[in-house]
Amino acid sequence: MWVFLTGKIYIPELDQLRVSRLRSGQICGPTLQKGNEYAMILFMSRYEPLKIEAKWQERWEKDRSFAAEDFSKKPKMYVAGQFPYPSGAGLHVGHTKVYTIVDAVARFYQQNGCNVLNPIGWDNFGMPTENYAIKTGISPQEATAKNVARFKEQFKRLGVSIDWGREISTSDPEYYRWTQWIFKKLYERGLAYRAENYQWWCPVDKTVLANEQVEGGCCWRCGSEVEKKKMRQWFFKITEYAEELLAGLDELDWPEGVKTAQRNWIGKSMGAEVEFLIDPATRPNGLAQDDSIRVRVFTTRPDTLFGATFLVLAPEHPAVMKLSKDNTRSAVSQYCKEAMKKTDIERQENKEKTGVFTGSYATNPATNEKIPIWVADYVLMGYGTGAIMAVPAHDERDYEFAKKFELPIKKVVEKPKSLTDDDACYAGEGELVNSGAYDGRQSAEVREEIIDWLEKQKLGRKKVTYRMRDWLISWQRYWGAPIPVAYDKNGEVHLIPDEQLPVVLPTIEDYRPDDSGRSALAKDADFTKVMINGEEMERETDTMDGFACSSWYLLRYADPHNDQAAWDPIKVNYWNPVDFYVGGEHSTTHMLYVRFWTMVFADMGLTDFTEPIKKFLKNGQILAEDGRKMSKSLGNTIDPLEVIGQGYGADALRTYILFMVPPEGDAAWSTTGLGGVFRFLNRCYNLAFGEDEKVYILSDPKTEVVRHKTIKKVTEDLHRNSFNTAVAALMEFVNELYKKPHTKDDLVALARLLKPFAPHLASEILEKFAADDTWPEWDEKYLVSDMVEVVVQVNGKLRARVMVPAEAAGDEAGIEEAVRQDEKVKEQLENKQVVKAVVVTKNHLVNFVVK
Ligand code: ANZ
Repeated sequence: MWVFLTGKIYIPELDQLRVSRLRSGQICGPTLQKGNEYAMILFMSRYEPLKIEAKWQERWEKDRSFAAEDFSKKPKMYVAGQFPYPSGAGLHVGHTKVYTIVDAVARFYQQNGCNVLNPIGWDNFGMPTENYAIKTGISPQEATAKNVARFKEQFKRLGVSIDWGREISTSDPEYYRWTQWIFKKLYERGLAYRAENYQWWCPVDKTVLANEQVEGGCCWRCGSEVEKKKMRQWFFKITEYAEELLAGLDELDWPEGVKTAQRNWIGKSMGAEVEFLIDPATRPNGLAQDDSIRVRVFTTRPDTLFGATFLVLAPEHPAVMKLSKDNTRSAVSQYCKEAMKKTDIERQENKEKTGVFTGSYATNPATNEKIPIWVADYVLMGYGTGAIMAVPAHDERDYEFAKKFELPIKKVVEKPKSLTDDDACYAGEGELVNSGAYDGRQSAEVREEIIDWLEKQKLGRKKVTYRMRDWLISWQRYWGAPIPVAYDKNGEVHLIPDEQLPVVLPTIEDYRPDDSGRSALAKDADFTKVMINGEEMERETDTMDGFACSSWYLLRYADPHNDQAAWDPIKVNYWNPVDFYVGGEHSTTHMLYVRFWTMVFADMGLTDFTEPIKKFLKNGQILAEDGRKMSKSLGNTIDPLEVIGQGYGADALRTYILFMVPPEGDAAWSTTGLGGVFRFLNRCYNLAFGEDEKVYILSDPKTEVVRHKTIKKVTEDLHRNSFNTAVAALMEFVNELYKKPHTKDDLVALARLLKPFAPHLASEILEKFAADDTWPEWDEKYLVSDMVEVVVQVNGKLRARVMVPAEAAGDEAGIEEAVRQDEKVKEQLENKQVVKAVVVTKNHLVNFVVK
């Protein structure tokens, strides 16, 4: 076979041609310069991956080789990659990294006698497909079918060991029917609700966004700046599980970075709520003169109560306008309008503080002093109570604010003497001052006491606060699972009855969303009208966030064809939780949502476990050859089918991807690197099939040592997902085999070890030697560090070479004893009578004289 390479001239396997000193420019005819563009035709190889791969892929498909058995005596192993979104662009090599890692692990456990489940599905709902439909008029259903077909072809050509009998698609009504059913269950448990408030709105995508989907004030999908819009939306009450979501993290074998991201996202704070009464003398006109007007704040530092010299409300706080007086109202309202245009991120940036005085005062319950009530955008409505007690002496933001507006600053915590820096604001712990009866006590010590005192006064209580918000799941877009809800004449919510599920997404003409805040479904009268129990109702036209469908697909793989239930708990409890999960993204979205739903399912008695994923590997990215991110818009993506088709084959692609860097790392694609791996596989091929192969009957004991060392290394590396070092060990092993005589055993071990990386070539080699793919074992005796080779003769003829630990080789008895343990020597001496053993210690030789 000719190997063609585009791009640079590259000379992969010169020893193949037995031309050892060929330099570029000397190959076949025209002068080829190293680095020439589009130079081709490099060498002849008998290793033809495309042929081998087609043969094995066909066989695997025909034999359904990777069908996972529900229930088995073998230990189960469930591996999966975050399922792909089938875009029109197809997979690029970067995407294949996830599935290559998963496949290496799947095959490793298959070879180790496990019942492996390695499934795939398609996360079809989402914006790009809908936008494509809007642009081209091709329906999302049709576009999706085409994209899935392409993805499937790509997966198959990679030779991954997927159980195709379990393929699922989130846009299949038979799938989202159960997503809708789960929605109903959440609603019945009070975990799905509708509420009106300010939401992030993407003016380009014309839909709301969850907090998790706003990145740096911009839409995570299209990057445009988001705005706030008051809307009625559906939410899932993930906050109810905040504590459980936090606690579960400790047990998970997940990257620390992902766990920390979730902890920070959940953002637990222990503190207190304190109520401040509004000073009657300063109440604006028209406000009732009773005690119930209070401002509730959340603080993590109740010990600094004596130092609270003013209150600050978020601009969205419902009391803001009530507390404003005639002479402050227009300034306050103007300020709030401006502030609401900013994103939370901008508001928290370290810029000069802004704010406005309401004109009202509250009473500090500790000092009975009148303190002014301000409005400022550094206080966020979405956290705590949306109001704070400002302690400028001990909080940096409050300090900047007090400086700017010349508000009083009162020190109540003494900085320890050992701290020499003289910051005006001290945020740490220390001895209390100016704090009445608490003077002289340690700040951390008195927190509880102050909370108790507030509680007695009915002015406060202990409070745990979480930063995480409820999960917003309404989308005003067409291409998603319809929310299974309708409204009666009074606007009351009714769930669509189970017999009317799925609520099928109708095919419509015009998918465009508009500024009405409703999806394109609103324009379809046939869809919007529904009869429930004889009453005509109006359907909800929002669809569900795509993350809803992906929050339970790992359970559906265990029972993908069930048309009576979302899953059979017996099957799910057998396969799940997932043992090994790989993916690159979604630390605080998908990876959190899937945990939340699993906890709910466990509470509903639908599963036996509360955590869906035992081990998670966050894979790094493959960057383009130029070091930039691979992306269609930059035009620097590489299609795996192209790489395979150029003659490298899937085995080289897979092995190269795993060899580039540790799986968690990022690395740039390199055609030269790929060529190096191809050369390695070519060498493996030549060892097994080369014309001048030398397979010896009697092995070289030094090779045996290398073999056992390699088995141990590759096994241990695969147990810790160190794929790159495992490939390196195999490369060294092959180098040894080239140098030394080797046996069938060596080649069989090589092929077995190679199979997780290059399954087609490995299968081809194993077929030749009529061996199965059982994972090889190593024998520790070969691995003792200092070994000497002892030549064993029987009646003067060389019969074996045995590696013996150096310390045993020091005396005659030791050597004889050691070589007698060897299997080959035992075979030679079987049924024979040893007359004597002549041991030449110096020469490391034993001659058995037998009868
Ligand atoms: C008084 C105080 C004194 C505070 C002090 C801190 C230090 P974490 O730890 O992140 O939970 N805060 C409360 N609600 C807020 C909101 N909606 N927007 C902005 N800031 C808010 O932070 C809790 C602290 O952040 C609270 O404790 C409050 O300021 C502020 F020496 O209260 B503190």
